[in-house]
Formats: sequence, structure tokens, C-alpha cells
Amino acid sequence: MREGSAPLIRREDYTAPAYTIRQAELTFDLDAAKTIVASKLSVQRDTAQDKQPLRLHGEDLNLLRVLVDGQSVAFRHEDGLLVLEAPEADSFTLEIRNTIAPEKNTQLSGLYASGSGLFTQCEAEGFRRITYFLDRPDVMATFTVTLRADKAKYPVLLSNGNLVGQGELDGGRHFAVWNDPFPKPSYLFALVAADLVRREQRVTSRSGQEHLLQIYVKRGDLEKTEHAMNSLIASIIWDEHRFGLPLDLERFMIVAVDDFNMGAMENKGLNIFNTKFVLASPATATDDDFDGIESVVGHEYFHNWTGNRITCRDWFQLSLKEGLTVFRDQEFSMDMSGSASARAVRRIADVSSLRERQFTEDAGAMAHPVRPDAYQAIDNFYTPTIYEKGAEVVRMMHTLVGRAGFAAGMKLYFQRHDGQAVTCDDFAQAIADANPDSTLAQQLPLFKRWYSQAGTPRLQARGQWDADNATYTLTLSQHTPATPGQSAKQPQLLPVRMGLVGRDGQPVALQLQGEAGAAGTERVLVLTEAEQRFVFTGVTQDVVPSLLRGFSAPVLLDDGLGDAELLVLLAHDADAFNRWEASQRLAVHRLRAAVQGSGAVQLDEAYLGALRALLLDPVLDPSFKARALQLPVETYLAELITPVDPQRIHAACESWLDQVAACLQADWAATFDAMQVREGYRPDATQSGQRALANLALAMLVRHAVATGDAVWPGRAFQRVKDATNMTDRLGALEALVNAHAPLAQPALERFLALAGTEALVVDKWFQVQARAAEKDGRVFARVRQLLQHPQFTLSNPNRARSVLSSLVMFNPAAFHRSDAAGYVLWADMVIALDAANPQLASRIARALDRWTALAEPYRSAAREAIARVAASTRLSGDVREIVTRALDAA
Ligand code: B3K
Ligand code: ZN
Repeated sequence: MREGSAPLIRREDYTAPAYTIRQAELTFDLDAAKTIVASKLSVQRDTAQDKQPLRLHGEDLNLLRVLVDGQSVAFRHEDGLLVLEAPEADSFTLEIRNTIAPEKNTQLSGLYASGSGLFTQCEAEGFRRITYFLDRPDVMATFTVTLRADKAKYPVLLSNGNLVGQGELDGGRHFAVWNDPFPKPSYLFALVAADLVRREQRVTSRSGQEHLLQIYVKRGDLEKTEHAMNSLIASIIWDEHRFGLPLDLERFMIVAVDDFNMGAMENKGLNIFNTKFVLASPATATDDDFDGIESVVGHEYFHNWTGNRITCRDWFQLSLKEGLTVFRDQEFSMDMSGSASARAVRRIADVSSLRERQFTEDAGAMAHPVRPDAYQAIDNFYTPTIYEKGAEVVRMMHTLVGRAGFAAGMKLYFQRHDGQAVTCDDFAQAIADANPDSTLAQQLPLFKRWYSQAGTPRLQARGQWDADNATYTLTLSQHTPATPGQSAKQPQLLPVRMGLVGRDGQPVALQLQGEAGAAGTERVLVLTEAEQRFVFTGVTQDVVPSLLRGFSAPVLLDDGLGDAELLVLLAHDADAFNRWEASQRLAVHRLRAAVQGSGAVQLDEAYLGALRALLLDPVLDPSFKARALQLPVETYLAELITPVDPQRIHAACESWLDQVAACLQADWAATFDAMQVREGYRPDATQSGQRALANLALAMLVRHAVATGDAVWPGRAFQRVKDATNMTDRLGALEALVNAHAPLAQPALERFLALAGTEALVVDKWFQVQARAAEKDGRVFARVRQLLQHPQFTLSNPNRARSVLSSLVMFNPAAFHRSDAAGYVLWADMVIALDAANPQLASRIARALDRWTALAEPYRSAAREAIARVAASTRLSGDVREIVTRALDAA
């Protein structure tokens, strides 16, 4: 949609479709320049509704003919729709023929060319860019698809479902016929025509059914697919084991493509993936990449039930499938990681990402509820709120009904709705109905405010120990700040998992007033009102409350704890998540004081001693230590320290790092040596934890060496860039040099790029390391400008574009927010340039200034000016238009 703003689509305007499509027979004569699409649709009118014209979606199509029951009919184009007067019959066959030009499709939505192949992306509204259709998720059809193409150019022809025919055609062409027996919405349609090779494996499910699993990649990439295949098999086993959900297909295919707007897509039986989430070898992928592959492969596979078997009635319900599926992939990754400590580290990573991305979203111009009320471009709503906050909402249900109760709820959900397109209400109702005695069932309308209310709730907690009566009174209160378009907020239901910790570090038995006896040392308090008191009895010593264990609700907690209490939690809390949280809070206290004071942090002995104790603790997992010894990212700190001065925040972080590097130098050195992995590479929790801590130690050592002019550690890091046997170590060493602005950074970068060769994903890392580097005197920003001119840079590959642009505008606040506004000028230029080719990608970059109103001057005014400049551009897509309009309205 170009020029002018797209109309606002409102949730309350939903109406059932006047027509539905039961069967679709599609024939494609594939060619990059001109593909002919012939479709034969069995259409049925909903006779319960008044007779209306048939309105079909279509975008950028060249229509050749329309037949109803074999006869040509009159039609007209209206607001991007193809309109036919209602045919006489209630059910009829509609035949359409149109052409499209995949090689001109730079939006990467619909059918497009990537390299020498053809690929599709249909969610949310890409199918209408292939042919005219009722392109909405509540219209579900069975598809039979015939693909015809040049055999030499496109030897592999894939679509959803089962291969039911294939053969040769004249003129060096061939064909394949695919049938998908499961009715599905058009957004789950996919086709691939390309020159690919595959890894395949047969597996037998519990019921004894055989399945064929295939992963298709470009020639030369086959040996990098083993981890993805293992992840797929693990996902299949896990879903059957944990939720009783088996693979329902004879064949399950994954195809990797270089040019892709997001991570991956769950098309029925034919998942299409960004190469980033398929390809991995120790030499090309980091431990984080291996983890990412496992979780995205799992996520898309789990969609087969939560998303495909049961789909969304309309796009406002997107979190029905996304929040639930993120919850499932998070649980999968936790179950795969093994030890309790590795699980906690997973949770820490998930929560960090939620806070960095979703909390900032909830505080900015694009704040919206988990179930939004209105949108202009649905692609703008594939957000951390829909995904990650949506997953937290599901997790709270899980907390309230327990693991078995949740499994029962899922079972009921499938009993009721398998094969349907439903709403978030239907899901919550099923979980509640399966658990009638639960707090969730009793408080369902209150709980569902999580779906309708935007913004991050603030939870305040204050405790009072009464020595005379041996009671401890915990007062919990909540409020949610106004968000754009939603000023009045009501209390929400907050499950608060908690314990009380003695000053000696021992857990205290919990007994609430009125209870017969003490039961355990941990429980879930449920806050349902603006303020409530909980009185614990038998508390004979002063205690430290450990609240929101495991991050039991997605809120910002103010518990008023001071350093002394946080140090108790850091050293002793039985909940690993809260131990980590204490480490973060202790750091934030110091950073805030610095930002609001002299600029540099003053690290006291007690704090440094606690960090040293953590680093040298003989029991704690290295991966946990690495997390607890790292600062929160600067974008999240910006939420905690307002008005936001990105330069002062960065300066405070740098000064924290300098001191921790200097004061713990000997400990970092010992840690680096102790953390070396001697066995062969495995991307498991144990080894990756050691590598993470070793890399952190190396970064500290190089930083300190550069500050003192010592050459040994930079030399060792450079050696590691050259000799490392895996990407985690190589990249870690490179980052250490680049972030410290070491003289050896430049030769290390050159060596890294030479070693990368033609591995696109490794070259992406080379760009990313530089664009995300710690800013110093404007050098990083200057480097980014050069990178944009680099021969290997291009805006047309989303991964490459993001490796520089997202890195700068989303992940490097100190390089981006400059007092001379050069970062904003670059941002505006890039948003406008990208938007002309790929609105979805442009609109992601555009969101970098969502939080401009929180910025301190001079950043605030300059950011506003840049947004206004983009908004003034006359040729904006609806996607970017929505983002910049909302941003300006937020003032
Ligand atoms: N459902 C897709 C995302 C589609 C994004 C469309 N702009 C991937 C996923 O969440 O699994
Ligand atoms: Zn998803």
C-alpha cells in the first residue's frame, strides 16, 4: 500500500466472511520475470447473511480473466479489491488467471526471487500478491497446487502437503503436484522453486507412523544442517511427550532462503527459514546461533498445532498463536537445557529480552495491548508485545493452574477448536474451564485485562517486620501508567511468586495469618486489587523479601530494597533468577547515581567483593556468572534512568566496566584460563557457559590492558581471532578488541573478514561487530558510514541491512543518539531509502525513535525533527506511515 495513510482496521468491526473458499486448485507456470497463476476456487456463500458482492483481495496483480462456473462475468476494482456481483448460485466455481513478476518483488512478501530461486512469504497478507483470494485467516481451504517450471533452473518444486504427482514436460520443463489435506488459511500457503540440495531423515512417531523430514539448502550448505535436523527431531519428540501433540504430516520440510524479512515461517508442512536459523557449523555459528536455531526450529514446528491446526479468527488475535507458541518454544528450550541452573539461565535470557524490547515498546509511541484494538498495517504488529508479553500471559496462566492443569487446558482447547479459526478468549476460556477451581477460572475477566490493557504495570512492595508479634506484613500495590490512546488503567491480576530470606541467608517458613501451619518456603501471592496486605506469622527475625521469583509477572518491581538487602539476595536467594536480579539492581543503583551525578561510577569495596565472590564461586554455573557479571543493556537502562541521556548512560557503563576490569584483573585472568574448553566443540549448556564466561573475562582483560598500555592480552585476543576452532571464541576475541578500540582491532577485523570468505552469515557478523561496538569519540558512527559504502554491503538483503542499520539504531544508543543529530539524519535517509523497496524492513528500522519523547535535550528536539522529515515524505508505505504518525502523535 503506497502513498497516503492506510485506513484504520478496528477489532470491533469484525464480521464473519460473506463467502468462504472450500477448495483451491492453483497452477503456477513459474518464471522469475513473469509467472502465470491460474486458480480454480470452490466458493460458498454464507446464506445466513444478506447477499453481498464477492470482494477478493489482490495487490500488484495483472488480471487476465475471471470466470464463474465457466462463464465470463463483469467485475470492477474498488479500494484494492476485485468486486464481482453476487452470482446466482450459493456455491460456484470461480476461475481466475493472472500474472505476477517475482523478480520485481523487492518487498519479499508474496512470490519473490532470492538468488536463482523463487520463494513465498504469505503471512500476514502476502497471498493477495500472488492471486485474488479471500485473504483472511478465517477462510480455510484445502489446496492442490501444480507447479511447472524449467527443470534445469528449478529442479526442486515444493508446496504444502504431500507430493501426489510429478513428471516431465516439453521444452526442458517439469512439473510437481502437491496436495495438502488440511484446510488452511491462505497465509499458510507456500511454494519453493529452486536449485537446492537436501538432508533427510525418516522418523517413526509413538503411534508407529513414519514421517519424512527434509531440510533444503543451497549447494555447499548441507553439512551445516545437522543441528537444525536434530532440533527438528527433538521438537517432534518434545511436543508429543509434553503436550501429547504428534506430527500429523507424512512429510515435513524446512527450506532455507538468503533473503527473508524475519526469522522463519510456519507454512503447513513447508516451513521457510531465514538461513540464519538453519545453517550452523562450529566454524560459522556461535553458541547463541545454535540456541537460536533450536528455538526457532521448535517455534515453527510447534505452530503446526498452535497456529495451523487451530488458527486465528482475525489478526487482532495474533497473540493466540504467537504468544502461545513462544511460551512453548521457551519451555522446549528450558527442557532441552538440562540442569536447573541452565533452566534459570534460559529464563534470565528470556526476561532480559522481554525487558529490553517489550518494556521499551510498552513505554513508547507504539504501545498496544496483547490483543490490539486497531491497526493500519498488520505487519507492524508482529511485535515483542504480541510475542513475548503474550508468552508471559500464557506463562501466568500456567503458574495459576499448574503444569498438569495447563496440560488439561491445552487438551480441552484442542478438543473444542481443532480445525477452527478462534480468538484469545476461546483459549483463555479453555484453560479456565479445565481448571474450574483455580484462581484463573474464578478471576477470568480480571485476568483477561492482560489482553486488553497496554503498558507495563508497576508493582510496589513494602515490608514491615513487627518483632513483638513476630509478623511480617507485606503491602503490595500496583498501577499502570497511561499509554497512547488508553489513559485510564485498572488493576490487573499479578501472580507474585515469593519467599522470605533471613539476614543469614536462610529461607523462612511461610505461614499467612489465618493458616493452620507453615507450609514451605515459597508460594504464589495473587494481587487482584490496587493494594493488598499479606501478613506472615511466626517471623522471628527481620527478613528480606524475595519477590517475583522467576519473574512470575511481566511488571516493573519497586521493592525499595537497599544494597545491604540486595547483597543478601545475591549471595543466598534460593531462586537463581532473583540472585541474578539482585546483581542487576546493585549495578543499576550505581549507574543511576553516576548518570544523575558526576558521570563516573564509584564502586565500593563491598560491591566489588560481592562481584569477586560471584566470579570465584566454586558451585555456580559459569553461564550464570557470565549473566550476573554483565550490565543490563543501555536501551533497558534508558527505561530506568529518565529523562534519557544516552551519552551519560554510556559513559557510566564504560566507567563501571573500566573499574570492574581493573579491580578484578587477576580474577579475570584466572577465570579466563580456568574456563578453557579442552574437549571437542559441543553447543551444549556446559560448554557454552564456559565459553561465555571466558569471553567476558577476555573482554575485561583486553579493556584493562588497552587502558594501561599492556600488550599481552590484546596479543592473545588477536591470536585467538586467527586460531580459534569455533566461532564463539573467534567472535568473542574480535569483540574484545573492537569494543576496547585496541590497536590490534583493525588487523583482527581484516583477518576475520578474510577467514569469512563467502559465508554470508559470517560476513554479517563482521558488519555487526563494528556497528554495535562501544562508541568512543564518534568513531563507531564514522565507521558505520564507511560500512554503508563497503562493497559487501547491500540494502537489498535484510540480514545484511540489519547487520549495520539495526545494529546502530536499535542496539547502539551511544553511537546513534548524537548531539549533532547526525545519527537521526542517517536514520531518516535510510528509512526513506529502504521504504521504497521493502516497507516491512523499513518500518522496523523506523521504530528506533519510538521513545523519542523520553529523550533529554538536545536529542529530543532533533529526533522529532527527523521523524517529521520522514513523515513529510510523500511516497511512504502504509507501514512506515503508521510508525511515524504514531511517533509524532505521542508528543
Ligand atoms: N508467523 C511468522 C511471522 C510472520 C511475520 C509477517 N510479517 C513467524 C513466526 O512467528 O513463527
Ligand atoms: Zn510464531
